Parts: sequence; C-alpha cells; structure tokens
Amino acid sequence: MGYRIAVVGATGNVGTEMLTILSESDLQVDEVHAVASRKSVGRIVSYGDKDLKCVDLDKFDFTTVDIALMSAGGDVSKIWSPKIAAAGAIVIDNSSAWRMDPDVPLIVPEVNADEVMNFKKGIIANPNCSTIQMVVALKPLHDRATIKRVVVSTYQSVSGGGKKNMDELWLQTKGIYSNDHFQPINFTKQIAFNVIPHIDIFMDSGETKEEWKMNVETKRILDPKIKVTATCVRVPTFVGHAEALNIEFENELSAEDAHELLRESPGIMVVDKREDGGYVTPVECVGEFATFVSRIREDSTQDNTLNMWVVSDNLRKGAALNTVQIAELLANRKLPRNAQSK
Ligand code: 11C
Repeated sequence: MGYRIAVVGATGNVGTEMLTILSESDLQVDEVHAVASRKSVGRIVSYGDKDLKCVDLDKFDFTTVDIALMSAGGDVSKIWSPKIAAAGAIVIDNSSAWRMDPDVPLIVPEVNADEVMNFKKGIIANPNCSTIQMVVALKPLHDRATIKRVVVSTYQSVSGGGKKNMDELWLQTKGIYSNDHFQPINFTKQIAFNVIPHIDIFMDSGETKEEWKMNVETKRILDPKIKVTATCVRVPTFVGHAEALNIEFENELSAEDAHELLRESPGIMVVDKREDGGYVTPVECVGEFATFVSRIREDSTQDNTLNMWVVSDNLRKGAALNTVQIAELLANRKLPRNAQSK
C-alpha cells in the first residue's frame, strides 16, 4: 500500500516543484492532495499528467494522510505543523520555523539521513536552500580531511523569495528598457542590473539572518565544530543559487583528490575543466537534481585550503527535491501509515 500525501502551499514556487518531483519519484504514492490557503482554493495545479484542485487548508482533514510536505512559510508552519502532527501525519517543513528545535531533525539525505526518524514532535525540517547545496558539497571533504572553517559568498536567485520577487525582477528589467520606472517593492534596492548584499532580516551581530542560517544550520547538519562565515547576496537571476567557497581543513587535501572524491559522492556532479565554459552557471542547473561543483583549486595564500564554486537549483535540491528525498527516506525506513486514519 502506498502513502497518502498532502502538499501544503501547493500553488507556490516550491509547492508546484514538490508536486512535479513527487510525480516522478519512486515513492509508492496512493493519493496526493493539493492544499492551499483560502484565496487559492479551486485553483488547478499539475501532478504529473493529472490536474489537482486545491483544497482549503482550514478545512482539510490531516488524519486522512500519512505525510504533509509543507511549503507555506514560517508563520503558517508555526501554527499548522503541530496541528498536522497531532492529526497523526508526519510534517516535512520547508520553512525556517522549526530548524533549530532540538526535537526536530534537520535533514539533508546525503549528509545526515540516519537522524531522520528522530522526529519527536512529528515534524522534520528541510534546511535553507543555500545551506543544503553547501553541505552536500562539504560532506565528503569533511569526512576525508576535517573542515575547520568555511568562508562563503552567495549569488542567490530571486526565486528564493517567491514568485513576487521573480515578477519584480521581470517588470523592473522591462521597465528600465521602456523608461517606465519601476520602484523596488519586495527588494530594498533595484534588483534589475544590480546585486543586493541583503537577504532576510538584519541580526544584532550585523549579519543577515540568511548568513546566520548558513552558519547554524551547517553546524547542526554536518558538525558543530565547523566555523562558517557567510556573505549572502541577491543577484538578478531567476532560478539557481551559486556559492564561492573557501574551505580550510585540518589535514592536507589536494585539489586533485577533492575532485576525485566529489566525483564519486552522492548528489554531486563535478564539472571542472580548466577551459572556457568548463564550469556550471545557474542557468544550466535549472530543473536538475544535482549539486554542481566547479573551479576546484588550491588557495595559494594558506595551507590546507581549497576554493570551489557550487551551483544548484534552489527550488529543487534547495527545497522541493530535498523534501521529497526526506519522504523517500521515511518510506525506506518503513514509516507506518497514519494511525489516526479511520
Ligand atoms: C532565499 N534562501 O534565497 C532564501 C529562501 O529559510 O527557507 C529560503 C528561506 C528559508 O531567499
């Protein structure tokens, strides 16, 4: 018997990707429900070649499903994830609401799959997109040479902030060509033909919450001893986040060995030819499942240190794909059906 799954936030950037990836997954699925806020009730979304009509979150009976894939934002998750868990379904939540809760596992299947069943509250958290692609790339290197410190600069696409941010980039870009000036709405500055070193709110330390997340989430998922310092930047691309990493190790690791190691590691595609175009850029990763690693090289200014470039589809591995992979992990570990189903 297959699982019954609800996708909550089914009309959003990530929700629609969850439905697509779920329809292509090996997961045994009997039923899928598209659940959304009241304003989207009745909207049609695609699940493979089927159409699903969105049903109202306020009215949906979660005792009828085994797993809820949530991508409805932190505020909705804080209210709804405990209610859904109380109805007996396991919640896999894409928001930041539960990531630091010690009773909620924070999972990247390639890195810490074994922690997935420790869901004491019935909730499992999906990390931030920029963290996921970084830890997938760091894990094999850490296992081999023990990472001490990572300095990361991100180049994050506007889709990380949702459809409204994609619309703003599009309209502002057109507006600049047609002299029809479009003031920033969702961004703090013009995003078209510009870059903005500010994602999420400012913290007391002066770093942004996106930068803080990369640090604390990496510690939780990979190793609390690793130091991470980040500068997160929004760039005018639609989908795909890129990251420049500088990684300092306890032990020696050559660029050549890192290249070989990464080539054999799960979820990673190494594209690294030292020639024109011998690396991956965000437009090439769109729709792909892999985390791409390019430009692996030794840092000549410091011992035991490598630089590399990491690119991934933030809506897929950074969000929907990782969530579906967590559901697959649960299925592989024989998650029982919802005990509250009649
Ligand atoms: C962005 N990384 O690119 C963010 C989106 O904590 O899940 C995801 C925010 C989060 O804007």
